[in-house]
Amino acid sequence: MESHIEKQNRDVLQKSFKEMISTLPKENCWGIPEALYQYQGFWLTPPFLQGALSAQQQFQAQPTDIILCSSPRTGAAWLKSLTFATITRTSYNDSTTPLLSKMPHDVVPFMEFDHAQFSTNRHLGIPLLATHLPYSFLPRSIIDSGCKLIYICRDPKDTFVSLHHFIARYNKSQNTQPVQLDEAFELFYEGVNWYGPYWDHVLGYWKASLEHPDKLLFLKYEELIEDTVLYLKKIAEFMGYPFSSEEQQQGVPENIVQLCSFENLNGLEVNKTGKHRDGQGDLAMENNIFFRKGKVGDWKNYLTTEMARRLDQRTLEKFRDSGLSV
Ligand code: PAP
Repeated sequence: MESHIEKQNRDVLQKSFKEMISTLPKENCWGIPEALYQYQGFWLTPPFLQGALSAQQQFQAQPTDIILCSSPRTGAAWLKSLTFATITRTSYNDSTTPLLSKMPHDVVPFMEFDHAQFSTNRHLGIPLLATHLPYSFLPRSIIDSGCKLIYICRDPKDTFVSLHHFIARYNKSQNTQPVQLDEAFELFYEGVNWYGPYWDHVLGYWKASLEHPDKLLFLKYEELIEDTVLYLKKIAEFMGYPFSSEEQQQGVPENIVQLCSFENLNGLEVNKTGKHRDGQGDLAMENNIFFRKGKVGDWKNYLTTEMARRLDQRTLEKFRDSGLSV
């Protein structure tokens, strides 16, 4: 429970963050109520930027923590469900897992939101935590503690299409005018989107994964789709929760993959009718907004040849000499 003094200190800190944020370069775009502010090379909205700054000041990572990192719309919910189901596989079975009654974003706390506001609400038995923060924004204690990180990236074309749909559905729920696809495209291309530029986000984690392969597992959505069981086994091993040969014989990894499949999660009542961050104003969203198609290559249905060429070209330029391809 937070004491009166702690609350006062928190309020003072939040006020100073707000003042600092108000001096940053700002863009009103994507038809969302909150403007994007550019801080240390990345665009964030105030609640999440404030959360990032708070987390940098007060988040204390434990060496056993496992932080799931991603840019928006690259597969975080899926990664959360897979890792959560893996870690809790001996505590719950197929009919008792919280994934049946909570959407994946609600089973893993979000660092720059949940922890920034409530530094003590950690479920110590479940070491998972998620963030969209760029690598360079991570609280120092994450790096110093030596805890593990898992990053998931995705083809920028599918990431953009997913983001555009997500924001358009969010605009609809808020009765605000959605931006047209070509306008959104130019914003994404220039890096002006939540936690953008996308490529810089990916590169930060990619470079860190090359330096610390034992601490950072770098995944691609496309590879995870292609052979989910194989990658789930790698993820489990990396997290320190490997599947025993007996479990493998019993088909435990396959069961988890099935439980966390797009079709299964998308069909659950909680993900069709539930609400995320209910009662938290603009931050509240229908769970069903988070699930769309879960496919690779859906960009072909939305982008012109020229748009795809430009995004691919930008990806090539940005990733040149990094050894990374998507
Ligand atoms: P967020 O963290 O910004 O909420 P995130 O979960 O990272 O988004 O990614 C959302 C994408 O993953 C969506 O892609 P789409 O728009 O191209 O369909 C979403 O549908 C997809 N997704 C969600 N759950 C799963 C799943 N279980 N398997 C595969 N893809 C999934």
